[in-house]
Amino acid sequence: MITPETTHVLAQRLDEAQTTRTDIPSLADTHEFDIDDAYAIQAALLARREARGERVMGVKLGFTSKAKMAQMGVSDVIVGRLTDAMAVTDGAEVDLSRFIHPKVEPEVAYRLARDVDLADPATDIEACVDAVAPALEIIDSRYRDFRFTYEDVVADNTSAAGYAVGPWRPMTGVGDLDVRLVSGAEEAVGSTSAILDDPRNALHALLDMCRRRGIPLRAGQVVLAGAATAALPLAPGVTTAHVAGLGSVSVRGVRA
Ligand code: OOG
Ligand code: MG
Repeated sequence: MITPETTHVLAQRLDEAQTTRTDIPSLADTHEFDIDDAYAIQAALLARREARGERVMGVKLGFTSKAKMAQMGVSDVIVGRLTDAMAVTDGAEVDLSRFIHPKVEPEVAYRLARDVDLADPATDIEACVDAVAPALEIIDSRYRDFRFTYEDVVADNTSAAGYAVGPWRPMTGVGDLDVRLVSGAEEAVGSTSAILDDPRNALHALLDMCRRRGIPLRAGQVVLAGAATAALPLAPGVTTAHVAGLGSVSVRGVRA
């Protein structure tokens, strides 16, 4: 356990890394902290963003796919927060100089139609979702070379840095759809089944995590279910994720 003071010091370190676009070494190099501490640091980081006027728009899951777990060398689902400062409109420009070393992932997004009652053991989270869409997530670890421990990445709000959501369609099963991500000259292909065998399982994992971590889930919020392929570097120019049967979503990387 770290003290509340250390929690704030470490949150400030991560926050400054993001606002100044300067990577930092793993917090685990200098501090011993556990997963509860890591979520406390994430909460303190979010409080700093909210104090600057940012609003929470939703939540994201990480490490819901074996490809991601293998790429990052970790092995349990993690949850982070999305804010309005991270939102990118489908098809719009995104300034690459906002980031340290951005990567991009093809994902599935769900939309919550009502508040999720975390206290009720009978809560049916799938029944709280009214729409699904293809999505892109931009991750930008504040740690040098994306080298972090499981606790580090949770503290760093699970590398969350940006997201774009394609056209919403009414909630439907998306258990095994082909996924293609194109960013610059690189391409990654996979299936939505890479997301815990079926992205709907990500909703159940999310409910469990939010109960354990006291993270509220509110009507109107977006849920990113996690990457369907390994991440690619976010290249200048158009980056697109295609999800068969769901549609596509793109962003245009520029250097302002
Ligand atoms: C952590 C974020 C992982 C996902 O979809 O699995 C994630 C990272 O890889 O830096 O967002
Ligand atoms: Mg992701």
